[in-house]
Amino acid sequence: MKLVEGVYGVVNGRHVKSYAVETSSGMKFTCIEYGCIITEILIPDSNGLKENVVLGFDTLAEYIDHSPYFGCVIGRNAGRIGGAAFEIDGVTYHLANNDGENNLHSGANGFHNVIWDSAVVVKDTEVSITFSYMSPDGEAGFPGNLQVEVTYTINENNELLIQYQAQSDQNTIVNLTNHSYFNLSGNLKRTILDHELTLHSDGFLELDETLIPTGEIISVEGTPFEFRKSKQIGQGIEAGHPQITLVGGGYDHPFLLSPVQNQSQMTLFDLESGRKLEIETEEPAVVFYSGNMLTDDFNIRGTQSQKHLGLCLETQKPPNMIDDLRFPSIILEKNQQYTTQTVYSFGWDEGTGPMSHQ
Ligand code: G6D
Repeated sequence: MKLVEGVYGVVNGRHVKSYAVETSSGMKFTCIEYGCIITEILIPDSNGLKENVVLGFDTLAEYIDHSPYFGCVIGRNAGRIGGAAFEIDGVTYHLANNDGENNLHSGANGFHNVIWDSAVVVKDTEVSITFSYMSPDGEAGFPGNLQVEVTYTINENNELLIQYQAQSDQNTIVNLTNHSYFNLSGNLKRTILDHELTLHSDGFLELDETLIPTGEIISVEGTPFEFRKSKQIGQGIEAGHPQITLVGGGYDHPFLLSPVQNQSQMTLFDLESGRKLEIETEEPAVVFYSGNMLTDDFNIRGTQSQKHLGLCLETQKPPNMIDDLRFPSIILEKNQQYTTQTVYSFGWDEGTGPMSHQ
């Protein structure tokens, strides 16, 4: 394992540290203290060519000016909260309505826009970077002083483990995730429409016209939301469905994850490059977002942004669920420990790429 620490940039006079970790088999992972953003993940293709598989920038200014949450930790709350308000113990709390009448991803004062403290531990076969932040009572409108820690561990199996821990001195809302946009083609050569996705979920949450779950669980059976067997993402979108049209021509839905034996809950595969990403999570749901709202008015390391240039698999509790007993609540009780982990395992087919067929 190799670690290089650096200074990525300066915000309000404060240096923002960067960490670059390399494994001996070819993965390179870079993250920064601003928003715990994962800025780059280099993965070999089947010919050994290392290319970037996440959407990210090389400067803080671009993240601040353009980023639709590229690579960052989302908190205190991932997703939308209807009416930008919620009630706990009879008290109503008001959040920023930064997405129509709703709150999205906790608003401008969410965790994606803060500079975290960091510490690193280097071992022979893994490197762990722990980001910590003390969110004061009332920040972004949420109650309670909340101590949060997010740890990225990269190991010699080319895995990224993300562990989240939090504790509050008052009942509050906590539903954390990472908002990386993946594109396994390598350096954004192609969109994600020909990526093959396997997602073990029997049902997804129907959204209303403001993208807030209606409470209805729709079976994936016989619909474009069926990913229990591997399917190209573009195939599903082309098939069409009112819920696909509703979110701008793609997916942006919470899928309820099903228990699986001896296989990953989610697998993303790009045949042309031979790259593969498997995801395992302790969370009960994942928001699969296929980059429907990516605009074309900025470029990403020289590539013009466009719809479907990346996809997100945001593991979390079902959004906006506070007192619906069918789902785990996003409420974190006073002095209760919030803890969860999601593991991303990167791989590539050795020597089966286009060149090797010649
Ligand atoms: C859109 O609805 C989507 C969100 O799910 C996503 O996180 C955001 O774009 C970046 O608002």
